[in-house]
Amino acid sequence: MYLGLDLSTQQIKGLVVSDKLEALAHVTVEFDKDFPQYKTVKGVYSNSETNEVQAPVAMWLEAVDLLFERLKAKIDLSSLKGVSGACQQHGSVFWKKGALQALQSLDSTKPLKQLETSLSWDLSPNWQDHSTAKECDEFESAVGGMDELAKISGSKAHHRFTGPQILKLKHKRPDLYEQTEHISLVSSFLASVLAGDMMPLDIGDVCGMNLWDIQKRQWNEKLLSLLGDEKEVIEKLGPVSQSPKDKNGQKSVSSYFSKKYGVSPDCKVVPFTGDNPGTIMSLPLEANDVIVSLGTSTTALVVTEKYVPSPQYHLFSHPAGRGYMGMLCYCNGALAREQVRDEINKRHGTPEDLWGNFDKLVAECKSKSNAVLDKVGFYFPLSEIIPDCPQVIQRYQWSNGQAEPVKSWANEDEDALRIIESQALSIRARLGPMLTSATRLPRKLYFVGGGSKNKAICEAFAKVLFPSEGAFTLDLTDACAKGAANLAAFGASGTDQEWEKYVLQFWDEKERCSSVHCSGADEYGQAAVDLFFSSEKLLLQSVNKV
Ligand code: XUL
Repeated sequence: MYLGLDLSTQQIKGLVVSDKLEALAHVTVEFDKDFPQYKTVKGVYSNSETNEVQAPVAMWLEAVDLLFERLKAKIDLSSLKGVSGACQQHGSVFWKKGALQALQSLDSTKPLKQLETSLSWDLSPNWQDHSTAKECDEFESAVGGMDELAKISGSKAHHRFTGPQILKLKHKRPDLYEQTEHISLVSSFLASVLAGDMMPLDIGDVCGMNLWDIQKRQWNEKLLSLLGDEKEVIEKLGPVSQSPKDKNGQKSVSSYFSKKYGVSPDCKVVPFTGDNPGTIMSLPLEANDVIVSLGTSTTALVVTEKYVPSPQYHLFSHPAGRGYMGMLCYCNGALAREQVRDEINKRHGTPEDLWGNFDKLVAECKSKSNAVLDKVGFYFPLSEIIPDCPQVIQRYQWSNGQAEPVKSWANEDEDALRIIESQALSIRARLGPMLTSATRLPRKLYFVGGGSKNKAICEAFAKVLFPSEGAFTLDLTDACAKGAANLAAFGASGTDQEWEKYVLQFWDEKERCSSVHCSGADEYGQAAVDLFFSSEKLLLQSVNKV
């Protein structure tokens, strides 16, 4: 058996799978509910004055014990061969001098909270933190700007990224930084607790720090030196495991877990990764495969062999495969679509199924619209990240190569189709350069999240993204824990197969996925992408962003 752990913002989950990667047992610990004494709200402390968002590390330690108690009550852990994890990205844990010794001599008669005294800071900055504007400027200046930083580290500087967060601690609490012997990511922190030893960072999650040169697969000196003496900083961060199969990166589970919870002493701890890399590892994705999450925000994850960095999105090394993972995060997703839906319902009357009118109109407008796109709308009720743009709703009507901004379309109902086209074209335009297929189109496309329950929306998205081997919907509720369990099995089983093949042999697409209709011709070719980019340029000019 193998165990996958997912330490996310509001809970920690554990999923035990068989050696055929079938789920056997699943447990969850919810921070607010199971540990009310910490008084967290949705797992964190938020300070609206300082924009800081942090989580108490001791709560996580208590949660790990409770999770194992619950697991032990459900399943015999003596045949566990490997454990790995997929944890919230960017967060860090600061260990005091002597922490290694404390990890190595964990006392199984006491709770894990015994490690609390080994922390130099009792809190961990959370990915929702927005307090490092000054430090982000320092990061970008150090290498010559945001484009350059994105080229090196896969992302421009972001408030939540670990490098700027560490620099902030150094600025704000030099005393704590001075006391710090070791800095873990949330992923390597949890792995270290399991191993009773300092575990390395993994090659995927290390890319969420703004410190790692992704292509050179090593730390960037200029960025490291922002944090102090380069050699000392490297020591604080410890090694980076380049592959989950690398035996030097794996350690045996701590006797704490064998004695207390009956975990096999031979169980291997395989370096843990981040939750987004974990998601792509929950199914057998190959290069050019894409997951689109249609939630409150829209996220697109792509497995790619090509390193095409941009300040608009993120690139990470694939934790187990050869290439990279691209991640596009949009602010405007479901909320923007719901606004259009509500306007339509105001005109036509609200049906019992709120999406009834919208869905019908998407299909009707599509069947009437020209193969060549002549209308591009931008629907940003919230300020947007891709592209960097304040709140705006803008429509462009194109004719003879000229765009005219219009207040509404001649047929106002066309907003239903235009918002989907625009959201999907933005993804297609950005993914294109990362895809290595001859057509620059995705291979397989998977829809997940709330919006994936809407057939008309998925079909309209699929029409724009036009995958060559099908579009599907699937339930990815426990994707991170599943990805982590797959990673544990891949790393600890000693398989000589490559990642994709290893996971594919245990995957039943028919059982897990439903097909989304997507056939005919590719109607949104390069001309549509060009028109989209020209419209976006006009939009950014109109809001003074270029
Ligand atoms: C990714 C990010 C979030 C967290 C959520 O960059 O900040 O997705 O990983 O846990």
